[in-house]
Amino acid sequence: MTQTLPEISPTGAAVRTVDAVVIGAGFSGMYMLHRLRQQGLTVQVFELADGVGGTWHWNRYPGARCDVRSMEYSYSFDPDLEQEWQWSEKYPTQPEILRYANHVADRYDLRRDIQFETRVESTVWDDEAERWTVRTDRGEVLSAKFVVHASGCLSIYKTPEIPGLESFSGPWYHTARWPREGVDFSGQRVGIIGTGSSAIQSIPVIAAQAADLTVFQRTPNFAVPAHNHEFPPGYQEEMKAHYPEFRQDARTSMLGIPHPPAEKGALEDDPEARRRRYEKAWHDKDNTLVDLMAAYTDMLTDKEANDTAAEFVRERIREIVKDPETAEALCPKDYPIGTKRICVHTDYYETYNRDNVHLVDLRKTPLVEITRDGVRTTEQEFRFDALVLATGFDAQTGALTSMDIRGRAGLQLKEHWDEGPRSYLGIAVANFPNMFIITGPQSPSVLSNMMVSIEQHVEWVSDAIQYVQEHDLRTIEATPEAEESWVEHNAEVGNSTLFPTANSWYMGSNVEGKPRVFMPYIGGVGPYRERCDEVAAKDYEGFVLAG
Ligand code: N01
Repeated sequence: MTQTLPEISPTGAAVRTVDAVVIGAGFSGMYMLHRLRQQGLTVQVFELADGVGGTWHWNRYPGARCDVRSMEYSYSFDPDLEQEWQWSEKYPTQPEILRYANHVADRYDLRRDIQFETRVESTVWDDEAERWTVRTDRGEVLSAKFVVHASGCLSIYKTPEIPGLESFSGPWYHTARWPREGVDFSGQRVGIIGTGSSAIQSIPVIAAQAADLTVFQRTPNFAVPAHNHEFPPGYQEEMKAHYPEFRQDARTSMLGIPHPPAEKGALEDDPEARRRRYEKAWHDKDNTLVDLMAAYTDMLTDKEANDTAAEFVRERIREIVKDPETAEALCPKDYPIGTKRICVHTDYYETYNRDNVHLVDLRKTPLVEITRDGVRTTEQEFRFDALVLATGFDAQTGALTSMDIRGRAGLQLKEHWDEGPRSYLGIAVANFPNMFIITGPQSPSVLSNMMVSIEQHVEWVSDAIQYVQEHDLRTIEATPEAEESWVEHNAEVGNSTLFPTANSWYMGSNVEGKPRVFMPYIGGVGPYRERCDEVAAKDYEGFVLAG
């Protein structure tokens, strides 16, 4: 379709016309760019960072690794790429993943269409022109037929909701914005706030370097041992010989990680048999973070079944941590295991046996403020040379609601999502035509191997765009009815599990004022893919296509 556009925007900036704007150059944005270019579209990617990699560009904290095995946490779209890239160990480090992201960017010559160090400030639908107007913080204005949000599920980091951070006289570091050159904590007294995945990975590494480390814990987490190791000779070659079948199993699995389906409920096994299963999930050097929860069919639906695994992990914590009071404080007791993201650790619990590591249980003595010299709880002031904030993210919706996104008649996405995200398939939103979200809320996203979900979304979205182009259509847009029924389906599936009983970032409970809604889709990666494929096969059922 051709259209007449003013060459100068109302602000005086020259308007550039492209077929598609993609926001974000992490694994989603990079693959989106590659696909759309292959389809002959002109594409502009904007990225806030000065390099590709998204989450792996920013999260450079000590000990940062993926909790999905390297050979699964990689693209499968090009057999040559997956055969030529060599991973070195079970769980890849952040530098290794970032090297891989850069390799992909070079291999497919992606950088020429990525503009770095640029924040997209707004994307506004022009009802008359039927195009998106995209504005950046550099004053650029683009007119695009399609906008794809590939801005990540965990990209807007949060600091603790207590006063005083600006008054701290030493340096502070957020795990999600770690300095590129690293930080040397040698000889320092360090305080860390938070005990989620980022903290659980960084605490053992910081503890080994700092003179003294104090961990401020509000909620303990369940963590399973990583058993990370370098690949034995021949392992990688063997995996690569079977990559196509392995990848296919991942695509049709529940979590994007192949796993034999559980056959019975936890309470159907006798205690000894159950223990053997849990022991295997705990000790097996090739274990994954899903093994424990995937041992039985009802782990995430039946509290009593769930309790058996939760107690198994608490027993391990009590076994490892020598000081009984510390061990007890580290034992999660007030939410079912798996309803907050399970962490994967290397020496996390063991670290509390070091003389230079101290745990402060904020349930007993809450944080009051950050002071010039350190941190004050209701009990005492702790003095530090440096502070680490591992306090998480405004997950899933944060990157989208913090941008000015306006659809038909100026409707703001933030307003539309006032009571929680609303989407069709987690991909599209009613009244926001020609706009797609990669791994958005209400898709499996954070409950899956992200690479599997990213590839599925990117391929589905680029196919939808191709359909629009080939049929000479102007717009594709989710209907309000399709959106409503997907929102209801999400809630129904979510509410049939134990997930809503936990205060987790899945529920938005970690951000003050955020609606408490279970955001990811828990119906499973395989079934979700089938539903998406069915929608496409029925000429995009639930969408209005206007020609
Ligand atoms: O963040 P989190 P994260 N006072 O939200 C605490 C992925 N990831 O960066 O639970 C005191 O989990 C907060 O306490 P509480 C993975 O999906 C993956 O660690 O709210 N404490 C919590 O302990 C993960 O789930 C990998 O009570 C405060 C912590 O800060 C997700 O990213 C590695 C506080 C935040 O934990 C997020 O992980 C890292 C306050 N005011 C991350 N505010 C791997 O692949 C917050 N907290 C391995």
